[in-house]
Formats: sequence, structure tokens, C-alpha cells
Amino acid sequence: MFNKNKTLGEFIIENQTEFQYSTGELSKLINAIRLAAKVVNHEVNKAGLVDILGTAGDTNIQGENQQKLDVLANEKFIQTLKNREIVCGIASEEEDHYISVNSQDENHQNKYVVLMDPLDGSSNIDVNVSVGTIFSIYHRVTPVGTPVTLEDFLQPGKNQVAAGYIIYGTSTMLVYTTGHGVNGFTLNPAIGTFYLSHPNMQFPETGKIYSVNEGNYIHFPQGVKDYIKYCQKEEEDRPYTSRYIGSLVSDFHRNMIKGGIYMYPKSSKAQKGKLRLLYECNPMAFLAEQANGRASDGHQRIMEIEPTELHERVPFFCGSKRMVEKAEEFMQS
Ligand code: AHM
Ligand code: MG
Repeated sequence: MFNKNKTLGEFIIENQTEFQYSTGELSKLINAIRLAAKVVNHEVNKAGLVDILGTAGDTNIQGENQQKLDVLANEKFIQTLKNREIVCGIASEEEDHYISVNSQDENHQNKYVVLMDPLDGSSNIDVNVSVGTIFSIYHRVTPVGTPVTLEDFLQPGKNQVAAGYIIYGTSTMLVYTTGHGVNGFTLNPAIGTFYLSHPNMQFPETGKIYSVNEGNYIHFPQGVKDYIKYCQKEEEDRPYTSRYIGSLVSDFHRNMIKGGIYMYPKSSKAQKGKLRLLYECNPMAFLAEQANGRASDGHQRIMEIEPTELHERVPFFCGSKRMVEKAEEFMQS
């Protein structure tokens, strides 16, 4: 039996030694993410109210500028990580370039870079549908004490030391891995504490849910079309159920619990699909593999891909192992 009273803070401390570099720096970093998550959660939860309270212009009732929540989430995460001086670099889906932290300070010994999508699925906010934050952490490859370079960020996903997401849903959860399985923590909003609610999360080997934007069907490659038809066929345990929120974190989270596959294929309109390798696919792939699932671009393991640019996109198939393998078969035939 696991201890439902265990807080995220306690869990981080207890598991610190599991980590190969184990200086406490990664723990501090995850703590900072936990803090930023609470701040963003607060903002996301009052999203509808801010609209009501704000004037038609750009300011709300307190005279503050109203901001789009994805921009706000971006600022909150960057601020928290910078203020606590625990990373040497940050890259975000919301920023054109990476940010070097304390690059002028030679004594700055921080080893980690963070890549993130501060508020994924943000088009869902206006309609009160769950959104999420995705983060990915790497050990820098250039020497500590020097400014970070692009090389520190353009690492294949297999180099990740930690990754996770926060889902702002019916309850708010933080789910993460440091390469020793996946654990989920639910926020008790009354006291602002995350508790271990989902220890050792695992994708079922197979499932009955497929998640894809079928509105793009005619633009998909033939292999994807054939796989979708396979999902819909009346045979054995099929047809599967179609569930698509349009919020990667939420679709992934549901599929991890119930069993399913999430797909964002390439199409004749978008040759590399839509999702970003560094901010979305790599962290979700790390979580998937740590939870006994699989993640691929249809032909190769997502985490093997050598990135060439920060905002690079990639087709994405992720979820229950057997379902992803089946989709790959269709794409390769
Ligand atoms: P975003 O980073 O601009 O929010 O886009 C990513 C989101 C994913 O969360 C979601 O799965 C996908 O885009 C939905 O895209 P579409 O509306 O094309 O189906
Ligand atoms: Mg996104």
C-alpha cells in the first residue's frame, strides 16, 4: 500500500538519492516547478472571472494588464526558475530564443536546462476545458560556469533526466518521472499541497481509445488512414472508442489511465505534424516509456531523434505499447 498522506515535497526528498547526480539540485528544480504550478493553477482557475472583471480594453478591475494565460504562465515559470537560480538555461514554446540564466556570473554552477510548454492546449481555456504545462529537464553538455549554448538544448530525448506535466483539470495534478517510473500528485487546493495520489503509473499494454483530430483525415498519409479504419473495424475487441480533447496533456493522461493511443500525424497541410519535439513530444515520450508505453514518429523512437532546431515539429504516436506498435505497422507497410 502506498501512503496517500505523502506530500510531493516529502517524496522528492526521499527519492533524491535515486538520482545519479544527487546533489539536491534537481530536487530544488522540481520544487520550483511545483511552486510555479500552484501559481499558474491559481490563474487558470480564475480565467473566466478575469474575463468578467476585466474591461473591454486591456486592463482588469485592479488596473493590471490582462494577459493571455499562456503568456502569463510563461512569465510565471520563467520568473520562478530565474529567481531561485537553479537552472542555467530555459527554452519555452512561447519564446523565440532560449534564455541564458546568470550567464555573466562565472561562479554560477547550475547544471540543468529546462524546456517547457508553459500552457499547452491554451485554445481550450476559453471554453473551460483542461489544459496543461509540460516540462523537460536535461543536464547541460557545455561546461558549468559558462553561458549555455544552443547545443545544451538540442539534445535527443533519451538524454532527459526528468520530465513531467501539470494538468489543470477537474483536479490539478503534477505527474513526473526522473527515470524511475512515473508518479502522480494531486493538489489539495484548500491547503495548497500536492499529495501522492497515483504512484507508479502505467499504461495498460493495450486499450480501446484512439485520440486523433479526425477532421484532418483526408490530409493524413495512407498508413494513418488505414490505421484509423482498423480502429473502427468491428472485429475482436474493436471498434475502439474515439476520444479527443485537443489538449495533449489531458488526452495523454486519460489514455495512460485507461489505455489508448494519441496521434498527431503529419498531413498534406503540415509535413511534420504540429507538435514540438522538444517541448511536447520528448517529455511525453519519456513519461510514456517510463510508464510501460511507447512513443514514436511512426518510424522511429521519438527519444532517438537528434533535434536540429528549438521549435522543430514531429509526427507523434504515443500511448499503450501494443497500440503504438500496431499503428507503426500500418505506417511502415
Ligand atoms: P499548442 O501548443 O498551440 O496549445 O498546440 C498543441 C495542442 C495539443 O495540446 C493538442 O493535442 C493539439 O494541439 C490539438 O491540435 P488540433 O486542434 O490541430 O487538433
Ligand atoms: Mg503546446
